[in-house]
Amino acid sequence: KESGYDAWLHYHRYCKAENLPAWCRVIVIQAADEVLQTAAAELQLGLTSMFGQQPKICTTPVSAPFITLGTFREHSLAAERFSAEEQAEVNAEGYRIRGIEVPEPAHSAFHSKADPQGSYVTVAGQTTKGVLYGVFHLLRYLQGGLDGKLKPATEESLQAPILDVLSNPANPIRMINHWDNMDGSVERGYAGASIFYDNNAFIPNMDRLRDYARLLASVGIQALSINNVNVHDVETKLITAAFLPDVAKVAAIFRAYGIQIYLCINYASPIELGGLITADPLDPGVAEWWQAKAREVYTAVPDLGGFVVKADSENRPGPFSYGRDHADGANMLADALRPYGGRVIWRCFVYDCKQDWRDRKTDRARAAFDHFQPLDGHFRENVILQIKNGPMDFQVREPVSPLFGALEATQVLLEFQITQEYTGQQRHLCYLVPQWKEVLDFDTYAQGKGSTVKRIVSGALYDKSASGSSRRKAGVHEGCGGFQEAQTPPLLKPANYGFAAVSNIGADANWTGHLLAQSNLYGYGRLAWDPELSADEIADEWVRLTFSGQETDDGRADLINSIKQMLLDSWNIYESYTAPLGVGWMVSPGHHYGPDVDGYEYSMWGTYHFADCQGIGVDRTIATGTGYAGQYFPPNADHYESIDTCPDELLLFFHHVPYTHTLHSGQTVIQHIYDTHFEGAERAARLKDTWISLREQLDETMYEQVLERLEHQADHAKEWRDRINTYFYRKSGFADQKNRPIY
Ligand code: GCW
Repeated sequence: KESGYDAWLHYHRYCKAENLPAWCRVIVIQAADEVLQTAAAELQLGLTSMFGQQPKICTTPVSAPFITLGTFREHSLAAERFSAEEQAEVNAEGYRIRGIEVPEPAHSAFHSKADPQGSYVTVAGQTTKGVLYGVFHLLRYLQGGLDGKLKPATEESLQAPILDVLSNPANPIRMINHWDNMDGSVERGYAGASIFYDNNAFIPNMDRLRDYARLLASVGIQALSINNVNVHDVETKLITAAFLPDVAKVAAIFRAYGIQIYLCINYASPIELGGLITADPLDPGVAEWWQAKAREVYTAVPDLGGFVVKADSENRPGPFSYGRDHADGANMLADALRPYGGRVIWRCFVYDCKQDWRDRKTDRARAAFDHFQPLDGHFRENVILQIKNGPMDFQVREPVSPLFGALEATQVLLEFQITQEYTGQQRHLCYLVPQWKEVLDFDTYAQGKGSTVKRIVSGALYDKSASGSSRRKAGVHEGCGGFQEAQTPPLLKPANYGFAAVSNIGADANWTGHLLAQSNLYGYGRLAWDPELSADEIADEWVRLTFSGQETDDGRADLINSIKQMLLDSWNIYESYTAPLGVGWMVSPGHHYGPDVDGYEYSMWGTYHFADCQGIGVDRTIATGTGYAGQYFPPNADHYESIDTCPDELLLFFHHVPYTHTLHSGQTVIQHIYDTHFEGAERAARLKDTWISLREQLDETMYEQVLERLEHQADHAKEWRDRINTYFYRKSGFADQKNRPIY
């Protein structure tokens, strides 16, 4: 296997076989379903590779010490380890881990007299999926001493584990979206070809899909859409007999890891596949066509998650063609999928992509809210609206979409973009977790203070997971308890809320092209599980797991801290040499890589900065602009509306200001542009220097891979600096106060 392929699951050997903790020698499981077998096999693999000795897997209790896996309901060893209250605290996909010393007289049944220092560890959940996530938690702990609540694993602590962990996912849906096409290309993919398809067919050897499933399950991902939301001709046929047998094979691979797959569908399928003359959602023939189609699809893949739909967006077909709205469109599909428990995930990325740049009234930022807020409460129970984090499109910096909080009676998924379309395309380093944290922690004030995005997208704010009628029971959803409603049984079907994100992986040997971009996939999964984790904690985990070596010595601490700091600084660095003060879109049209300040200025995509000789920015105020600021709840609306309170980093998103405008930082806009671009390019060069300083401690292939990207980044950052600075110097005529070279 090539360097980086095992990613954070490489389980470095760090303990001699004779020091193998006693409880790691035997794995006891209940009669296992597929997912539990996976859990046991993963544990066995991890332990073997860390300790150099393969533990046995048994289905009956042996003499202690051992480690046991199972559900409370089916596994007596799991049940007896936790009280009824402790069991009830675990939600459908959560887990408890407990390690104890066995006092000799009390547990003689499981205790061998020959082994007096007996101890055993239990990983238990309501479901075997929960157990699987618990196993990955335990492996993280053993590998790197992680997860905050646990003390670092040392050989001593391993001999007498006193572990006690409860973990529940905050979000019921934790999804990844693939923008893979069946010709093998990946829309906005920067890590090689598709791992699913080639040459308009599924890839014959699906081994790599299983390795991908492992990576995803290890960070708690449990939903995966496997084709591009732009559904072209061949992909339209994924829901036909031509491809359903392959879809079923893929589903089986992911099912073993607790992951449900979804398909993106073409809204015009009744026309394209069915020969109908319309796809009008209110036409009974169309509804019947979809009902029959759902029956066919679910016969092939009984546990398909459902359909993901991009409709009336960027030239895709949709209900607008028939004068219908998006509730009509989504509900018709939802009715077809309901008998099978399927969901319709309907994207809100709907805007006019044929705008006239001369039209200063139309504001793309308003579009999602304007289309969907009026439809709140009109959607079926198995419809979920998927909303991008910002109102435009995954720019380096955007405000949070005002649609979060504006939908009270509609289930939502938050959509992030892990693939770095606008953030350096995996050639520049950009650890996105800090950006995502800002989104999640943003207070919408939808229900007063504390109405953060993370509470909206987990379903906690509106308490929608409650089975009863009352939607706002206070205090039920604190912390990571997320979707478990106190009075309902834990196995109740969880609510339809959570996270989705566009994948950043491809067929490159290390999955993500830039090795350090693996941290974004890892970080996304960890945040979807627990949005309370900090960007720092997640970086720390990822670096330890990925770069863990033989011993913990001083050099290693330096390695960990240095790489972690590179990650934590990287978004800010990227922003500083690319996109000043909330301006977006200064990129080359089409592929979106590299600077082109006016690339989108006279286009039809609704993406303008309006720079002239006096100033720059988009007036989105209520008073004199497009009114977008008014889509937020107060006090956010007022903060953005006023130039005095609008935060610097979003100033040009909300206001058109002269270059001489003074920021809160005390600097003028033009000087800020010059300063950040000069400093940003220098900081990019220092990322490379830091990496070079770590050379001795790094695997050579990994070192070279990353160095090549960091060298490119340092050069390309200069190109950004000089293009942007020169553009604004020529536009504005203002010289740099520090007289640095501008061309
Ligand atoms: O950002 C844009 C991308 C498109 C993408 C679209 C979307 C899949 O440039 O490539 O299409 O967003 O999210 O639908």
